[in-house]
Amino acid sequence: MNIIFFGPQTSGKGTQTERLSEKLDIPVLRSGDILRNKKTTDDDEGREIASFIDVGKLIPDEMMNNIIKEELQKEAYKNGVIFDGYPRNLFQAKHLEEMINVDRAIFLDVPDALVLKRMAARRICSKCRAVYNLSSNPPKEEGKCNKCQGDLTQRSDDTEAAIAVRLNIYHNITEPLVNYYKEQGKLLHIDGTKSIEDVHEEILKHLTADA
Ligand code: G5P
Ligand code: MG
Repeated sequence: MNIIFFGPQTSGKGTQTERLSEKLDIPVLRSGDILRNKKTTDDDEGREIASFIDVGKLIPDEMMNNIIKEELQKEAYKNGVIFDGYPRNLFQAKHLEEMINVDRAIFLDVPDALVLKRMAARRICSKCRAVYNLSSNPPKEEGKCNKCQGDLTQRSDDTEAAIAVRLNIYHNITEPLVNYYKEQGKLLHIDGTKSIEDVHEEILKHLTADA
């Protein structure tokens, strides 16, 4: 099964894809993490990626599409994949369809006011990239990852300036995917404002009904 997750920043794509992946035993392809890994390399590509991500802008489509095409060659994805963060616009959605069949597109719907609140409370493990929330999903030990004891940090693009750019891009460029997948009968519109567990259960309920 091939599943796409999309929605505004902090809508829970990272959190929910991780849970669903464990449940269904399907790997997650996380465009943001691939880019952040490349960004840490001190070469032209790494610097170019940083120049987009850190100010909240999207990576150019052609570059992104090539990265995904290469990633999808991996054996790990041959029986199915859960996408977190790709596609992010109609051009990328069409490019993806040339490579695989999308079974479901899960739209995590969260209002802008909640996005801003969640962003301020989000912490990421600097080693394994596990996601926490200081109020709704805090780590057991302050500042440390439950899984690997890595230090928890804030993302470089979780700044007020970058989030304004990111939300604007989301509404103008990514949101049209809602109608695109609705017209194809593939859209699952999920209320992303509930608790992490409730959202997970809601997604599972729909996917089980599909099967
Ligand atoms: P990313 O890395 O894809 P965004 O901006 O799309 O980044 P983000 O911020 O990673 O999305 P998320 O993954 O949707 O958000 O949210 P999350 O991290 O799981 O959860 C956020 C917080 O809310 C956490 O604190 C969590 O605990 C809490 N939470 C999560 N789920 C729930 C829930 O169900 N209930 C409750 N109550 N709380 C919850 O992209 C970064 C950059 O990479 C580039 C761009 O520059 C982009 O800005 N990029 C691309 N560029 C071009 N094309 C693409 N396809 C690109 N993909 C990435
Ligand atoms: Mg994420």
